[in-house]
Amino acid sequence: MAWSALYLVNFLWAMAGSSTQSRSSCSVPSAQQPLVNGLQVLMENSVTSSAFPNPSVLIAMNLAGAYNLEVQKLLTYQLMASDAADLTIGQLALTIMALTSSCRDPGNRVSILQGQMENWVPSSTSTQASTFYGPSLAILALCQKNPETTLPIAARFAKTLLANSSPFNMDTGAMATLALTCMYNKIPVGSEEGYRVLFGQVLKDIVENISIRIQDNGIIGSIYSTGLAMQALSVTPEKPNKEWNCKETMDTILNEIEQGKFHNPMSIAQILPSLKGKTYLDVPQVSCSPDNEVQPTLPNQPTTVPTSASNITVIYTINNQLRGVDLLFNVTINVSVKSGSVLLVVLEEAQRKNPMFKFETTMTSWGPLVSSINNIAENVHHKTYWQLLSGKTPLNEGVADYIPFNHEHITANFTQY
Ligand code: B12
Ligand SMILES: *[C@@H]1O[C@H](CO)[C@@H](O)[C@H](O)[C@H]1NC(C)=O
Ligand SMILES: *[C@@H]1O[C@H](CO)[C@@H](O)[C@H](O)[C@H]1NC(C)=O
Ligand SMILES: *[C@@H]1O[C@H](CO)[C@@H](O)[C@H](O)[C@H]1NC(C)=O
Ligand SMILES: *[C@@H]1O[C@H](CO)[C@@H](O)[C@H](O)[C@H]1NC(C)=O
Ligand SMILES: *[C@@H]1O[C@H](CO)[C@@H](O)[C@H](O)[C@H]1NC(C)=O
Repeated sequence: MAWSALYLVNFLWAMAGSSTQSRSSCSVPSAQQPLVNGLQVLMENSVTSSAFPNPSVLIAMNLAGAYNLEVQKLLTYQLMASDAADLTIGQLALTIMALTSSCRDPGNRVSILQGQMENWVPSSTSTQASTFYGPSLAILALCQKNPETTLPIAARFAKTLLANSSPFNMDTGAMATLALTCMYNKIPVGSEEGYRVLFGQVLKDIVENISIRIQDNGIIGSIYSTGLAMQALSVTPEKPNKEWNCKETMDTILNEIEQGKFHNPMSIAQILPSLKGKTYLDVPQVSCSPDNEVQPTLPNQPTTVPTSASNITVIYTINNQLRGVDLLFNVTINVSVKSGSVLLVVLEEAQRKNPMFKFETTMTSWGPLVSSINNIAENVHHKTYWQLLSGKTPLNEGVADYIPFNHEHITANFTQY
């Protein structure tokens, strides 16, 4: 009897896993629907034929139901044409899921990714958790395409996560939850009980780590990790000890959207599925019938406040205490920029005033990343990067999005992850 009960429970989980559980208590109120439509339009319109294709945008628009079919087609073709050899593990995984969400065959990309994950060597147990973000995407993509052959790879990945001792990272925890939930739901009947125990144990640990980081206002981690965390909490078979109030999270996020916090297309791509009650686990179920292009109801354009032409002063420090004994520096400059300028303008103004503040950026899915300052460049092998801080607090946006205030002290500190 106990046996059949266990079987029934497992069976029900398998069913629940095949689609996102209904969360009717946590959907966008109809009054705020135009706000969400506006966000989706903003994301879709960010796509241009010159920019490198962003698979996360295609996944989000397909999960939400695309408005702009031209953009959908363009992104799909660009991704079909991309060469797997130029992509990282995570980018390849996103490309596979994006093509799947457009009902295209990702071709040999799946076997290439599988080969890479079979050879994947997890570094030491103290490796920063965020380095598991790309591999989590890989397990998720492989699970959706080929769950049985992915089992041993996912088991190795899960054991590595369990053994890791570095501080918890919300985005990575959320992505690992999606990946291992997919695997958990697809363990073949009659296979070793060990897989279920292992995946269940890791999921329980991660979900507990997520739940203790739910703030009183519903934000999970930071506002930019909340979208992925919502996806994770809505699919996981392991429920957290502390109950999650999804409606509270939704209300706060909608409020942040109204404040204009989600204008970066990538930030929209990561929040939109949750606003539509979807998760990355729904990617294989997207229906691609060529339905009519529905025109969304958009919000009334908020009257943009004319920005005053006055200037502000930003105190800007560049600090390298890490690399090259004879190259260490810690210098500060005051720069004057137009009020409302993004941080990038401050860096450009500093560079113009003093050549020591010379910097370079690299284009990424999130926009320009500051890759080098005063000839000191980030390096993946050394795990070094330029961290941006306001006072002692790390910024939660990059240079093209963050708007400094008057007399703010911004530091770019060369450090390790
Ligand atoms: C890993 C990671 C990093 C690593 C990347 C290097 C590495 N090899 O691991 C490091 C530690 C360098 C990093 C740095 C920063 N990060 Co970061 N990062 C992530 C994380 C957890 C995963 C990214 C990833 O692997 N994606 C998967 C691959 C397949 O996609 P990809 O496009 O190829 O990934 C690249 C970009 O994401 C880029 N990148 C990573 N972070 C950032 C941040 C910005 C602003 C930009 C432009 C690019 C960028 O590096 C990735 C590897 O090359 C994401 C979480 C998320 N939800 O996306 C946060 C995330 C993207 N980072 C974020 C932030 C805020 C930063 C910093 C600004 C933090 C700071 N105070 O300094 C800095 C960038 C500063 C600068 N020099 O310009 C935010 C961005 C939010 C926003 N609205 O802009 C995120 C979403 C985390 C969060 N939830 O708040 N990050
Ligand atoms: C959960 O958080 C604790 C403390 O930060 C950490 O030791 C543990 O490894 C985390 N577990 C997972 C699976 O991330
Ligand atoms: C760098 O300079 C700042 C401001 O001048 C100072 O507060 C800080 O202690 C310095 N840090 C190091 C490591 O020298
Ligand atoms: C820079 O600004 C700060 C505060 O706004 C001020 O104390 C400092 O003297 C200024 N430094 C220079 C070099 O102008
Ligand atoms: C105001 O800021 C702009 C850059 O945004 C700069 O070019 C200009 O010199 C500043 N004006 C003054 C008076 O500092
Ligand atoms: C700047 O980076 C150095 C080297 O990693 C580190 O020791 C220091 O604590 C960092 N400073 C801040 C303010 O984070």
